Amino acid sequence: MAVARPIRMLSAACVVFVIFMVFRMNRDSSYVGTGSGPYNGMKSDPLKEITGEPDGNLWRADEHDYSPDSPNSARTNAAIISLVRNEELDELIPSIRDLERTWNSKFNYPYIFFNDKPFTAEFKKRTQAETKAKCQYELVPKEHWDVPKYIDMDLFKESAELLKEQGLQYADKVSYHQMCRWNSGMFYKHPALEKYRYYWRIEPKVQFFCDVDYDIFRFMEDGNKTYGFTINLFDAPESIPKLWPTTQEFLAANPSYLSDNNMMAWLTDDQLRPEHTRDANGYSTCHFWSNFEIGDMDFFRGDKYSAYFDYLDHAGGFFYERWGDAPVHSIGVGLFADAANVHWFRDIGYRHVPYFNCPNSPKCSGCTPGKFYDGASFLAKEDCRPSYFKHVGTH
Ligand SMILES: Nc1nc2c(ncn2[C@@H]2O[C@H](COP(=O)(O)OP(=O)(O)O)[C@@H](O)[C@H]2O)c(=O)[nH]1
Ligand SMILES: [Mg+2]
Repeated sequence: MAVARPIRMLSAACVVFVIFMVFRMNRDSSYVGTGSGPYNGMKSDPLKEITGEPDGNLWRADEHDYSPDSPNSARTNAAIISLVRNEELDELIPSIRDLERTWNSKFNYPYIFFNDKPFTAEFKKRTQAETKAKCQYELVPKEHWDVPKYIDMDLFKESAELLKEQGLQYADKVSYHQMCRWNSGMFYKHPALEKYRYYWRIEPKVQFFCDVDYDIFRFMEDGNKTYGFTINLFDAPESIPKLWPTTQEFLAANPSYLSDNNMMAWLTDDQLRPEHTRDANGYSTCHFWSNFEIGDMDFFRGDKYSAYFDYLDHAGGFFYERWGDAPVHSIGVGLFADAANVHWFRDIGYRHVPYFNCPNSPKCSGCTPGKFYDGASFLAKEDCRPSYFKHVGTH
């Protein structure tokens, strides 16, 4: 039976409209975040749901002895650590104040400050004045900080110029490269940390927004957690072009190091930002932002991560490129740890400019639940959580 032409045209238009609507609905419901295209990773932002404390038996300050000087306190083997310069004192004080207000004034874990130069008397006096907990001030040993002898400084300068031309921040600042290397593979070798297992890293100019009423370190220990993070984001591929190829060489030589329950799918995702994965030669550049991290130093001191760091160190990329401690820790954790032992501290409201982790909870104030960035809208696409939730989960 012949159908009139206008009816045929109308039917075709309807079909096209229905396909368009289905596509839009899929797109809107399956993707919240960067707006860079359909990506079935994040159905809704978990930070917008009411966030409570994690499950399990939590240690609380009103049930145990957490007084600062008690020799039998309930504190476990842990410290708050910070590598910091004397000149950053004014910016560090509010970080300490926030952490004390929201958490540590209840638990009194000690602080250990590290510096490549001696801390001033003023630095010591003003930091200790912010807490009842013990503060310790440590010099980084020269052999941990100095540029290794096998690094060719002429090649460093040439490479730094090239990276600078590509607009990479801090590319020609040797101390920045030294800092990244120290944070990647040296901090846990410091004699002052030898007796400790867990650490919480803080930096100047960070903010904490939510009251946390349980012992975070006991939570790590009781749950056998290796690593905890708040912010999960993309890196600049131009800072790490050889990091993934070098990692692959290491893995090829040590295939048994790969954890059975690893995060390879997150590390190599090429859907969310394909051009990043291409430019970083196979690495998505997704990482845990290490200005906040809570970790188990036994993992970093262990054979696998130690051998990995040594391999990277000798490959020279901390200087000839600008490998950051955040991607290095994240790849190490993602490959050698059990993903079940990596924890997203969604309940810790946190900010390091320009990004946030801000949960929806009555315990929080001063940030907007679910807001990831502050500033220009292009920052939205730096959020790697959709990929993490898809490949690893929301734990
Ligand atoms: N003692 C010391 N600390 C440093 C040095 N460079 C960076 N840091 C610290 O390392 C951390 C990261 O540096 P930051 O400037 O915040 O880097 P960004 O967050 O990547 O912009 C901060 O805690 C700094 O205080 C350095 O040369 N000496
Ligand atoms: Mg910083």
